Amino acid sequence: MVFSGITIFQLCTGVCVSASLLLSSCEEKQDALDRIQKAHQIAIENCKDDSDPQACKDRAIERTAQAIAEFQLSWARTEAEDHRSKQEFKRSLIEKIMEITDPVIREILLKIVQEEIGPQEMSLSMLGQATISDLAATTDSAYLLGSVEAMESAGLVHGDGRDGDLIIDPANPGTPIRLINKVMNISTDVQFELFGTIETGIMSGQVIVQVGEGQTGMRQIRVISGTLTLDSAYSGMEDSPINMTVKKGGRSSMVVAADGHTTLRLDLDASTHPLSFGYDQSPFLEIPMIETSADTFQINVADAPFDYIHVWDPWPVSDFNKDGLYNPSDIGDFSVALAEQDIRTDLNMDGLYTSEDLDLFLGYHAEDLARWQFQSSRFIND
Ligand SMILES: [Ca+2]
Ligand SMILES: [Ca+2]
Repeated sequence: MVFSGITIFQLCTGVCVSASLLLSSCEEKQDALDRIQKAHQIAIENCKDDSDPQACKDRAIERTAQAIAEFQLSWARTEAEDHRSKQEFKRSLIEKIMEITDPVIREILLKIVQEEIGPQEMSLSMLGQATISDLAATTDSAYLLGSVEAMESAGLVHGDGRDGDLIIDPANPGTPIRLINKVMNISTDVQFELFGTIETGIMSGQVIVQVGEGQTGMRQIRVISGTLTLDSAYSGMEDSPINMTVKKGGRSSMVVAADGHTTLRLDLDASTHPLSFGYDQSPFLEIPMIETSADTFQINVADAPFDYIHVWDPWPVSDFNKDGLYNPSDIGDFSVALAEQDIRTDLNMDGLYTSEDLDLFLGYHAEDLARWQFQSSRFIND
């Protein structure tokens, strides 16, 4: 099945909202359409492992086209009304989306519209603590007699158990430092404003880390594995908590400065939620903390812009070779895949593999490259 004329790529022209509102709403509409496209890219990515990738792709295109059509219709109906504020417009838009009969499309669009609130309109507070302590003694035979993988996920072993256990201290290269597995318990109240309503939740979990034996003060801590749960009553998630797992071999890290200022970066997999189709499955959280005493960290972010707790929402297709880097290799690999008619490369969903798809890719890639460079070079915990 081939769809043509999907309007997701059309830029807004003219005024997008009822005349009583002058607006950036045009951009917001485009942002929502971009989110639908991101969800589509994830769906197509998952299709490459399907037994019938082409049929899977066709189904994804059909669902995306339906989501776009329903969104455009809901937007147009809302536009036809008179609204005094952007908040009122959004509430009305959500009411229209709630009337959509297909539950999957409805939930996707609800999530997309709610996430579409940008950093400028959303502030966030966090108040909590992270404490590093020794791992509890494990007597559970499921782990002790389990596979290396099971033991690893319980934080009992790591790597190959040899070279990875030691690092060299630059200040004292003759004496290697032994790395010890420990557990970091994180618990923080989270509060954010959405549609003028204060939403609250608790983000908590355990992260397995490796620390240098006897080290305090300025140091780096390896982040090995772990799980965080955002237990939020946020209505768009149907009261279902979001579970986030630290990616093995991802970009997670923890750096403690001499003054105790600490950056915890977590490269997470959040794909297990039933509505994960509708949101970023790979959030990258940066949580600022301060070490107040050895291995005890305070998380105290008061009314900061949402971007402070940074969730990067890249185009799934941009890092085409999935190595966590955004560089010319992705463009080269995308070009090769496009020539081979790889289903992931038909970005405008017209069933053809042409320079139009390459142009779209170059745009997505450039956007994420800029964001990636910004993120890599920034971060001060103050
Ligand atoms: Ca890459
Ligand atoms: Ca195409």
